[in-house]
Amino acid sequence: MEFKEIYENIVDGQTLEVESGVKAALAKGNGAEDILNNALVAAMDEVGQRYEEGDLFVPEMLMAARAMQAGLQVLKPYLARDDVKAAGKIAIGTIKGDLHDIGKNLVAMMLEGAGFDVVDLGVDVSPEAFVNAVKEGAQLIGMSALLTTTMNNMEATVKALETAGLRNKVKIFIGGAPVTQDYADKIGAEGFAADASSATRVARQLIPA
Ligand code: B1M
Repeated sequence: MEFKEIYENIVDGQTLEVESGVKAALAKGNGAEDILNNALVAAMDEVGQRYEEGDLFVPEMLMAARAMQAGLQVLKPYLARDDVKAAGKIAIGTIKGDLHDIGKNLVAMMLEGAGFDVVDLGVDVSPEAFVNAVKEGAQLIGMSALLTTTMNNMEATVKALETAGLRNKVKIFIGGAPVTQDYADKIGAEGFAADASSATRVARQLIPA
């Protein structure tokens, strides 16, 4: 497999090797999205599977995540290359109780690349912090969740916006491995995206240029 070395170095948590491997793959003319999907994301899938099987544990998962983030940073300028400015401010964050940020960072990166003004609220973002982002001008809110146990906080955020009288001032889209279109419909979010590239498409639909 073309990206075998990068893939294995992510699984092994070898940050420096991942950085140099991604640089070398780009220098050889491989596309950034190809490297992203077939080396970085694929490796994290294996990490998740091995964690589930009890073959590796949280510290290894964390090291793999750091290695993947390092590769993502090298890819960032190649993914965020679209210089068409879209009129729109998006606040994005990982929901309260959830510390997973790789997918959220990827989505934020792609949205920036599509020309949106992206405010990254980080991880473990409370409903109140999303409410404040709307007060500060966000037209669209993006919530990410990786844990089934914390998904409810998406609904809590929708309710907090309603209570603050701001629900009609903002659109909401959600995503993350356990999140579905059905769940988005259930909590009244206007959009759902299964991955980072469809997130950009959904954002464009919700904030037309
Ligand atoms: Co966590 N973890 N983790 N973890 N972790 C999962 C999610 C898990 C599925 C692993 C497993 O059991 N197989 C499992 C959740 C089970 C569940 O809820 N059903 C799990 C668990 C249990 C936990 C802990 C509870 C473990 C523990 O401590 N006992 C703990 C929870 C901590 C917390 O959040 N409070 C925990 C901790 C961690 C680490 C800190 C070690 C690390 C995170 C490091 C980091 O993010 N900085 C970690 C990791 C790395 C994972 C896995 C292995 C990989 C996640 C990832 O980054 N994937 C994950 C297993 C897996 O997913 N295979 C797992 C790559 C990323 C590109 O994909 O995030 O899905 P993803 O994002 C995609 C889409 O989902 C979508 O686009 C992205 C790109 O295509 N997307 C959006 C995401 N957000 C979006 C938002 C949008 C639109 C699309 O719009 C706004």
